[in-house]
Amino acid sequence: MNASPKPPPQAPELSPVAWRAVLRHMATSRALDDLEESTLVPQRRVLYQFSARGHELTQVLLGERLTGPRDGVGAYYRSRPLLLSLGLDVEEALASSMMRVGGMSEGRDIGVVFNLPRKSGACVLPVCGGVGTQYTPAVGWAQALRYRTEVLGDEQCAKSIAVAHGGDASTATNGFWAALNIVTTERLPFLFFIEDNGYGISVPSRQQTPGGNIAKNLESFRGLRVLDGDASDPMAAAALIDNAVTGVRSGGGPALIRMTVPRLSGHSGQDTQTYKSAAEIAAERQRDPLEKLRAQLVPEQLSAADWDLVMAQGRQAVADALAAVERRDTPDPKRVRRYVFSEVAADGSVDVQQQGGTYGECGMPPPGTLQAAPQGPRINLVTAVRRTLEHELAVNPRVLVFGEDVGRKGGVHAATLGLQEKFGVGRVFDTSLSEEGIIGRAVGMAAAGLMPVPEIQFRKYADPAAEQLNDCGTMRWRTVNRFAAPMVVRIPGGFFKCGDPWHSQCNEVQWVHGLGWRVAMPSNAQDAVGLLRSALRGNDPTIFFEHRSLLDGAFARRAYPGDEFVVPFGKASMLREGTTLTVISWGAMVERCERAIVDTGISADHLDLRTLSPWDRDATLASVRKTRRCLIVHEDTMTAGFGAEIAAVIAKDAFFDLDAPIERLAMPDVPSPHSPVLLDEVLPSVATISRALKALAAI
Ligand SMILES: Cc1ncc(C[n+]2csc(CCOP(=O)(O)OP(=O)(O)O)c2C)c(N)n1
Repeated sequence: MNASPKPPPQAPELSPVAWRAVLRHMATSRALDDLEESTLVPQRRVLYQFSARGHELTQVLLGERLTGPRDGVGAYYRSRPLLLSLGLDVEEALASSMMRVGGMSEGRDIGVVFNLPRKSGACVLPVCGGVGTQYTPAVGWAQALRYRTEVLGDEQCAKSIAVAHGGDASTATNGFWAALNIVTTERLPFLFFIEDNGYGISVPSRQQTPGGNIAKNLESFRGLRVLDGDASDPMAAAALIDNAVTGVRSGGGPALIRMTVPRLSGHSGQDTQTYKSAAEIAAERQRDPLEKLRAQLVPEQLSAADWDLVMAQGRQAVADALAAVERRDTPDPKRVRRYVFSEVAADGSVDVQQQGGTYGECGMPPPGTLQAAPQGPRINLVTAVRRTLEHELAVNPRVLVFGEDVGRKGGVHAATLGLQEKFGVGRVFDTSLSEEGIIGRAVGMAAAGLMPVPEIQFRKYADPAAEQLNDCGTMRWRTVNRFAAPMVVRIPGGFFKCGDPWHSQCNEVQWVHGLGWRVAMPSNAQDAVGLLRSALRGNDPTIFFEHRSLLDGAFARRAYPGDEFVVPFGKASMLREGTTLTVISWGAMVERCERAIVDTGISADHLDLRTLSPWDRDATLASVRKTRRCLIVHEDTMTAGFGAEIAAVIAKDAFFDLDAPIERLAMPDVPSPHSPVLLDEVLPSVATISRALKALAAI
């Protein structure tokens, strides 16, 4: 054990009453696994089963210690005993596995990926299927605890901690290392709770970390207390777990505890464990913590009759739950499309998620105004972004801005210049170089009631965060509006004088395909202000794409439209009206299309979509029905670019209105080239757009 930071207080002994509670949850968990494994899986009434057999003791002991008013938990598919000890209702648990109404996801997700939204008491963030995904959101929760304590004066948060629960193989993931890096550099109140059952499916621990013991390997990691124990000795395990939690809660800094446990079933219902020898399986059975606990508790702390009674009560609770779940309906297929995004009723009221975002705790932010009140000289797009961030930081203490170099430097694009000086390092701060860490942390912060505004330095560098972005987008749908993580991810990208495959990628269509994300791609400073403000006051995660060539481009400059100006998502801007054809563009292509229309003198409608999710189908179809010809121009590559979606919609819904094939102009399917000579060859230019316009008008 590495005990370099201050030692925590000694663990108090558990009372017989507390042991009875521990046993009750263990009994319930074991009975649930028995039922699923022996009956529900063979009958195919549960389609995906992850047994926690062998993991119950350590998890329940942890749960008993998570008593902070705002404790936050990142969990995984084998965390059911932990959740039971935190208050997961047995009937809800079973309804989830059996895909019935209610449950955690109403049949949308596999049963064991639970969540527990909480106003008070330990909150469990929505579990994901990806191994290691729980770590950085839990880190975000820990950082939110600090933020809420120091910036919002929330006393409850000062007494609370964050915990991430994972298996031994999960310590090999990006998420684990990103989290470890952040909690130790930031010294956050965070506990890694690693249950080492010796395997990741069939791959042994020694292939996940050298020597097979992550605790040993992290002994010399700076700023981390490390504890290592075994579930075979329940009393010692209880003391060690208490020690770990108490240490973090009392300000001792982050800690990692590894508990060895036996995995007494296959990895999942389908796994027959042929990779383990019979002797190994038999030896694992000998280590069953339930039996070990009986040996230590009975008869000194609990009579044999009492033990049997609690075990029988567990089985009865599960039997009662099964009977109740069987009376529940299967989910309504008509509801499956709901809650991809925040839902607004006809009267304007929002169907607010139970946990996450600011609407629940703070109510709806001011709606703003659609009327621009231009003031002062024209400013460039990057100044427009900075000014909007500055205003929203000033009016909403839950907004916080972070990313690589956004603090002292003010961002590599200067979008956050001066904001740290003005609002302090608590609200505008640099992060370590880990996009998984930046976005995962934002997810946890959003879940904890903040409005994070992370910056990804360049579009391509969002790739390491792909998993967190994906899971963030689907969170509301997966949890049937129990959880959501609204945030605004600012991402500069696209060409700037030259190109290259790293800093100049657009690939905005990927975000549109990323379910649950709203996507803005403004072409000028005024729209940037309005769209960014809409996003910052919105209730959904948003990708805000800042095109590099527009940040200081002359075309994009506009007067600042005012501190309340908003642009709604899904409303295109009609830049000019004409009769011969319709041009549809967004981002940096808007300027080129404008110039081409002027150069050719062709009478055209020009729609700047401004947002791609949602996108303005109505305006698009209305214009095409009028002009009967359409050219779509985008910088992203051609195949399956967003233009393909627009073309498909027009082809279907305005087919009989068309006088010519729908035309698309886009980058060919090559990465962005560096040399301006090569870039000119592939980017739609004023010349190529003009040619396309003339050809289309001539049909
Ligand atoms: C990112 C990712 N890769 C692979 C998988 C498939 N998978 C599911 S569980 C698992 C093993 C995880 O083992 P460990 O973290 O030790 O937890 P345990 O199942 O032993 O409790 C694997 C490879 C996954 N779910 N996510």
